[in-house]
Amino acid sequence: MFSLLTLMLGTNPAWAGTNLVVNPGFESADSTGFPTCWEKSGWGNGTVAYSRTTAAHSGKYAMSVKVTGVTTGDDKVLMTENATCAPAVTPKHQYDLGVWYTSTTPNTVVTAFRHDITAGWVYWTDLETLPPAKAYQHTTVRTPAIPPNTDRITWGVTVYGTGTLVTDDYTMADVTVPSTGGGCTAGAACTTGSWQVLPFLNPVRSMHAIVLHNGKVLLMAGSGNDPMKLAAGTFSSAVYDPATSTFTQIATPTDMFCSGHVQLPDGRVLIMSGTKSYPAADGSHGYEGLISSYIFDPATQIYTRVNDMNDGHWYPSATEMGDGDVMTFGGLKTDSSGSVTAERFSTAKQQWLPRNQVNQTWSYFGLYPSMVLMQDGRLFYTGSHVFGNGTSGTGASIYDYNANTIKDVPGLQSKDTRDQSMSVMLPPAQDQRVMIMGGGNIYSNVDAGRQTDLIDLKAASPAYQPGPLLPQGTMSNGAKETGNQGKMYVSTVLLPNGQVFETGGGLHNRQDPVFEASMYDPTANTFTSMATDPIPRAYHSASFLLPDGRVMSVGDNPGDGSFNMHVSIYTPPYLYHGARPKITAVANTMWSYGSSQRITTDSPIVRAELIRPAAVTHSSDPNQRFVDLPLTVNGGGSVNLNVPSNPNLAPPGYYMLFTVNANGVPSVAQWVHLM
Ligand SMILES: [Cu+2]
Repeated sequence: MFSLLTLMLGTNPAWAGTNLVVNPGFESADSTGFPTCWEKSGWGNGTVAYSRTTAAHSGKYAMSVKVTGVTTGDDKVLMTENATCAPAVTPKHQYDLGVWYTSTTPNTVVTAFRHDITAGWVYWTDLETLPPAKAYQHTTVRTPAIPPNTDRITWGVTVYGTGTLVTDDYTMADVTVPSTGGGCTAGAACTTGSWQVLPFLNPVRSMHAIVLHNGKVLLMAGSGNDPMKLAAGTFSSAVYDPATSTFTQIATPTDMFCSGHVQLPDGRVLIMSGTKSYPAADGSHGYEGLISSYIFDPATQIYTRVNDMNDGHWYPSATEMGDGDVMTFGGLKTDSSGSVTAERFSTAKQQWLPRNQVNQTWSYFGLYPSMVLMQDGRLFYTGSHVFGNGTSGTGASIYDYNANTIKDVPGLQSKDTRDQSMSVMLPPAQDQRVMIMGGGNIYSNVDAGRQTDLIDLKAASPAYQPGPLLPQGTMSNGAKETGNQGKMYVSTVLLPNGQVFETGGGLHNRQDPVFEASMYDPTANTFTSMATDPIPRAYHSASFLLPDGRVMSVGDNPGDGSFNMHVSIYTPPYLYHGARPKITAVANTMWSYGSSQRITTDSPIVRAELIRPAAVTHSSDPNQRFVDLPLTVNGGGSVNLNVPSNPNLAPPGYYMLFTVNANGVPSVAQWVHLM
C-alpha cells in the first residue's frame, strides 16, 4: 500500500519526485471523503469545520479549516502522524516547507511536530506567521536543523483565531547545505578558539557589564567594593567601545555597586538599587540597599533618576516581561533585611509602581535570584542566587504574576549549593529549556560543584533533570580539580552558532580561581573543553558576547580586596573556519511581532537569530536569550526572516541579528529594534 501510494504520487509531474509530502493537494480521500494521509488536530474551545473544498489552487481539491469562537486553543490539519504519511527526515538536515493558502485571519502559524525515536510524537516549533490573503499566496519556510533522534516530522498551518484558512499543494524538500569545514589552518584554535589579553587596563572595576545597542559596553563599578569610595562619594562607570578599544568615563551619581540592570524596550538601561552602606565595623548592620533607580541613555551617556522603588534591593533581579515592563525581586532593603516586595517598573508610565498596584506574594527569593521569562508569561525562578542556601522547598519555582502564585518545581540537585551558580535559557528560546551550572555555598564554604540540571519549560509539569557534569579545570598551582570539584561564578555566553560558552569561575568564594572553559552543545548535550582565559575570572567577573561574535571578559575581585583590571577577548573556533557571511542590507530595522523581515546576505546562510545583548553581573543575566528566526530563502542573497508572534519569546527591545553559514561561521551582528 505504501509503495503503491508513493509510486502514484511520484508520477505527479508538479513535483518531479522531490516532494516529501504524501497527497500534497488533497486529491485522494478515504471513504468518508477526508483526505488520505491527513488528520485533524486541535484543542481548546473553538468550533471548527473541516471540509475538502473545490476552491483549489491546482487539481480538484483544497482543504478548508473554518474556526469560530476560539479564545483558547487552535485547530489544524496535519500530515498524519504515522510512518506512511509523515515525511521521513534526517537529523541535522534542513527542509523547505511550502504551501499555497488563502486566509481571513492573521492568527495562523506554520507548526511542526517531530517524531522522537524514544519519546514519540512531540511538538517541535512554530515557523512562520501567514498574513491574511484573499487570493492564493505561496509561502516557503526553512526548518531549523532536524534535532537528533528524529526520524519523521509532520506539519501544517495552525489557526488560533476566528477565520477560514484554505491550503493546497504542500511541498517539502531537503535543502541541506553541506558544510565544507571552512579550511581552518589555525592549529589548536580551530577546535578550542583562542584568548587575547588586551594591552591596556580597564579604568573601572567592572562588576556590571551591559551591552548597548550602539555596540558599546557600559561597565559599572559604583564604589567598586571599596568602602572608602562610598565614604568619599566617588563612584565610577565607563563606556567601552570595542571598535576603537577606548573607554569613556561616565559621571556616576550614586553607588551602583550591587545594583540590578536591564535594557528597556527603547534601548535605555534601567538600573535599580545599589549599595547604601557597607556593613558597619561594629556589626550593628550589614549591607544596606538603595531604593533609588536610574535610567542610562546610550545616546547621551547620562544617568537620569526615576522614582524610587518601594524597597531597597541590594542584589536584585531584573527581568523584562513580554509587555516591556520590568519585574524586580529579592535583595536587601535599606535596613539590611531581605525584601519580600515584588517591584514592577511600568514602561508605559516610565516609573516604578506603588506597592499596592503590584501583585504581591510576599515571598523572599534571596539575592540576585535568576527569574527567566517563560513563553506563557510566567517567570521561572531557576534556583540560581547568591549568598546562602536555596529557597525553602525544592529551590526552584514558577511564579505567575497574574495568578499571584508560586509553585515549586522539582528535580534541582543540591539546591543548597547553587549559591553563585549560573542559569541560562538555552538556544533557541523556542525550545524553552534552561540549564543551571555549578555553584557552592558561602556559609559552609564547600567546594563548588560540577552539577548541571536541565529543564524543559514546555512540559505540562516541568521538572529538572540532571545534565552532564562540568569539565574540571586547573587551579593556580597547576593542580587539576578532582572528584566533585567544579565552579561557582561560572559565566555562560550564548554564541551565534547556537552553542553555549562557559568560562571562568572559582572553587570557593573569592579564592581558588579555576582555569577552565568549555562549549556546551544543547543539541548533543555535551561539554567540549576550550582554551582557557589566562586571567582568573571568579567573584565580580563578567563574560559577554560582543556584536562581532567574540566574547569579552572583565573583572575578578579576590578576598584580598584587589580587582583584576585586565580585559580578555575570546575568539571562538567559528571565527577560524573561513569567510564570514555578511549582512549587506536589512530592509527595515524596526521589527514587529509576527512579521517577515527581508535581509540580503553576500553568501548563503543556513540560520539566523536574534541574541539579546548582555546585562550581566555576579553570573546573573536572566534576560539572556537566543531566538531562532526561521528563514524563507528567496534566492539571489535575499532572505526573509520570520519573527515570532509571541513577545514572551523575545521581549521588546534591541537585539543583535546574526546570520550563520553552513560552516557554523556567524556574521557580524546588525542591530534591530523589536517592538
Ligand atoms: Cu557582589
